[in-house]
Amino acid sequence: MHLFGKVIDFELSEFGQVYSGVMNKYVDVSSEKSKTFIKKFDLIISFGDYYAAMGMTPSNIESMISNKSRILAVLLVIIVAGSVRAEDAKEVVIASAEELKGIKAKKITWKKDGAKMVLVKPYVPTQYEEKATFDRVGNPITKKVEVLDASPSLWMDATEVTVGQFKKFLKSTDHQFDGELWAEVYKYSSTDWHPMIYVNWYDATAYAKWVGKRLPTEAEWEFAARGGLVGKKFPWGDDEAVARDYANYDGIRGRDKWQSIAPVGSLKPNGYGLYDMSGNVWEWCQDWYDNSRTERVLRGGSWLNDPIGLRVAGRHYYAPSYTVNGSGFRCVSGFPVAQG
Ligand SMILES: [Ca+2]
Repeated sequence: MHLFGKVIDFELSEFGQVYSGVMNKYVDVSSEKSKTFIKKFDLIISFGDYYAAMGMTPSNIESMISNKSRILAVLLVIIVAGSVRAEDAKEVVIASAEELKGIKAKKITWKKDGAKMVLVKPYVPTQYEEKATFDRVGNPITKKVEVLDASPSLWMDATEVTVGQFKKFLKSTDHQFDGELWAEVYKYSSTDWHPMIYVNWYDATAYAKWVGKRLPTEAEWEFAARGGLVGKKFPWGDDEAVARDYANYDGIRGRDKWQSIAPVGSLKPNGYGLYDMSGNVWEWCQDWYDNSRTERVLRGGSWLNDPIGLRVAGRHYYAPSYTVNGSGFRCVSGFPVAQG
């Protein structure tokens, strides 16, 4: 828990001895209890600079303390410039794919829709190998040979796109969405934190475009769903017995307490920090289902499926204009921006 920049109420008695005089002497920094307390709240305070940080004078503090029967102090904790820990705690907000270039963070917040996104695949620069060979007159030389193409990074929404996010999209654009559908949406996704449903492929694609991201390709979706595991059936591995720790699907048991749709991110994430890659709602991908080019792919299974439908390799399809209570989507981004 990071409380930089926030106002914290605490009892000075937590610190044991209360001293008279200036504020930095009220706190017995040498006591074990105070150290624990400070650590607990991740406070980075130089006690010498306490005053300045608080913007208080000794008389302020004296009157504040004497005015209360229980000794209570309000600390204004400020961000300590250049502090490594403060840097770690800072939320990285990204406004466009271009801003993903060279960033160190593995989790970001996408500015436009507030979506939390996680790094699924880092940027891989073109890789070369040194190869011993000869020049035209027979002298040995070392040549650089390209062995691996550069590949863009892949960032994915940690959760399915929510009702709240989709409403924001509709309010900000003139995208057409059948108002009659809302009665159906609210039947299953009753809050702003539930996944948006009854969205067709065009709705999902339009949202992605508006927000400055795109739908994942089927291959990207599956790579992400595997969460770094190799050759496993589900995003968490092969064990069907723990399926309800990670997936909201047909019925109720264990951690799955939702007869229909759960608010996004209610269960455990996979190895990349992605929630509901199996279950809750099917997720539209970019691709056509097959060469007939009449249906688009959906992945991951929904609240209506049994475990067979939850497999990471499982494929499903609908006509792109089809909407249903079990289908939603999430978006991806990356740098450099994928072409096509
Ligand atoms: Ca899902």
